[in-house]
This record gives sequence, structure tokens and C-alpha cells, in this order.
Amino acid sequence: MLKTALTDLLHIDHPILQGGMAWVATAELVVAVSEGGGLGILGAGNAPPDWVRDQLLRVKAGTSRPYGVNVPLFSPFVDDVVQLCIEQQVPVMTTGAGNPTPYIAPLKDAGIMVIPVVASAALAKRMERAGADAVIAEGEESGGHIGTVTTLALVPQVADAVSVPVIAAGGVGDGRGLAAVLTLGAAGAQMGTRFICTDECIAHANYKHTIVRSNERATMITGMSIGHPVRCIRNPMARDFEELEKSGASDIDIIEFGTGRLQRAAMEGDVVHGSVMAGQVSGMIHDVVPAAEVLRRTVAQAEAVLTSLNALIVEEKE
Ligand code: TUI
Repeated sequence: MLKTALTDLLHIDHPILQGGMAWVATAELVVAVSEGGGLGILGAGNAPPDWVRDQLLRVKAGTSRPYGVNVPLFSPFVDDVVQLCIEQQVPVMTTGAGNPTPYIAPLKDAGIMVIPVVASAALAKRMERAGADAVIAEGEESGGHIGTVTTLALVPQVADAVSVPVIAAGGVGDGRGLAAVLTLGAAGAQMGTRFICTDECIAHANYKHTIVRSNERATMITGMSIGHPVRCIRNPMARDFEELEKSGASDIDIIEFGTGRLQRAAMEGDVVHGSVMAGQVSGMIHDVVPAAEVLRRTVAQAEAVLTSLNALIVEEKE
């Protein structure tokens, strides 16, 4: 067992969060991860409150263990989804892609733990001051919408900047990654791409197999020119996106080109014209297994790595 400030804070067995990924982190995955002793997180994405409510009821029917909901702050339904989470007494909310300050006090007043994703030490400090219970420091290795600092550089700087627990995200695909971020000062890790390649994730089989087949250089960043960088697998869609950005097309045309692409890949299985959002760990994911197996392997490997590293320390000879 790995016991950290995060397992204590969230009352979970393992210091592992499952990223609340839009379209793919649905109730099935959340239940599997929370039942496996991690924190399952529902991806609210851009979904309307009725869909989120239905998913929450399914999570509650499937597990009595802690779980969370992720709300990306660009969702048109942020206010309604926050209100719904308050009504439904969701234990934990994570936020992404923006500054959640206006929502922190009402959520805290309702007894909900708030854990914003940050891509800088400066925002981490502001989040702590605003009352965040922990922060997720997400490096640019992550899939989907990203910041510009690597996990290796970001996590220790965020850990120095705040006293609440820090959760590392981006570049953690197995137990070596978990051990590494604990070494950097994190109290746990969030894994996204690894949990897409699980039996319980509803992503289309084509999406999962695209990740399983890829190598460490398989991803690229689209949307940098419009201030919305997104890491995804380099496929015909991503190459066309790159060409469009280079051609000097207007922001509106670029946004229109990108709209609906994640859904197309994740739900319809169109991994040619869809956006297969995935992190740089894609190259180290070789199988699709139950989520509980991901948790078990990750913890066992982290424990083995930390134990073997400890053995490197020897007494100096006289
Ligand atoms: O939110 C994410 N990753 C996501 S959301 C998403 S949904 C989507 N769907 C279609 C097209 C594009 C996206 C896919 N991936 N990660 C959390 C995250 N937040 N990463 C980086 C940040 C972040 C960046 C800047 C958080 C705060 C921030 O600060 C801005 C500010 O206002 O200070």
C-alpha cells in the first residue's frame, strides 16, 4: 500500500486519480476505478446537466466509494453542472482549462472538495488562496488541452509554491511514473491515457487500439495558433489541422475545423478524421485491461521501484 497526504484527504486506497476525460470517462469507468481503490472522475465535458445527472445516478448506484466530476471551464453548462454537483453532493470536483475561483467558495460551502488543474505555479498559489483542497499540476506530456511546462519541471515548482497536496498529471503511464512524481513532491498522480485503454472505458475500440499501436513520438499539438493547444495522435486529421494553421486561416475557420472531432474519434471510432486525444505515454501502453488491473499494476510497480531505489543508498566506506 502507498499511503500519502492524498489517500488521507480523499479516503482512497491508492494515490491515483483517473483523469475526467470528456466523452470517455463515463460512469462505467468511474465506478471501476473507485471500486478499485483509486478516485474515478466523471468527465462532464461540454455535456448538458441532464446527461451529467443520469451519469451521476449511475455512479452512485455502482459504488459507495469516493468519486469526482471534472468540469472544463469552457463548457457552456458550467454554472448548471456546478449547481447539479452541489445538489447531488458529489464528493470531489476537479476543474480544467481555466480559473475556477468564482466556483470554489460555493462548492466548499456545500462540503465538496475542489481540486483545480493548473499548468503553472502562479495559478496553483492563487487556487490555494481561493480555498482549493489540492491541485493537479498537469504537464505538457498530457493528452487533450495542455499547458506549456513539462511535468518534470512543473511538479516540484508547484510543490514548492503551495502546501496543499499536489497531484501530478501528464507523462504518468505506469508505476515508474507514479514513483517518479512522488519523488518530485507530488502526493499522487492522475492518469488519463492509461485509463482509456481499459475494458470499462466506453471509447471506441479503434481509439484504444490507435493508442496501443502508437510509439513515443506518435502525438502532436494542434490548436496552438488559436491559444487552445491540444495533444492528440498524429493522424490525417491532425496533419490537416496543422496545414490549416500554417495557411493563415482565420481563428473561426480553425475552430470550426476542430469542432466535434473528439466525439468523432471516441464515439464513432473514426480515427482518421477524428481527434484521438492522448498523451505521450501512448507508446508505453501495450494492452487493454480492466481498470482495477491498471491500479494494481501501477501500485505494485511503484512500490518495487521505490524499494529498489532505497537500496541504492549505501554507507560511505572509511
Ligand atoms: O482540460 C484539460 N484537458 C482537456 S479538456 C478537453 S475537452 C475538449 N474537447 C474538444 C476540444 C478541445 C478540448 C480535452 N482535454 N486539462 C486540464 C488543463 N487545464 N490542462 C491545462 C489547463 C489549464 C491551462 C491554463 C488550466 C488553467 C489555465 O489557466 C488559465 C488561466 O485562466 O489562468
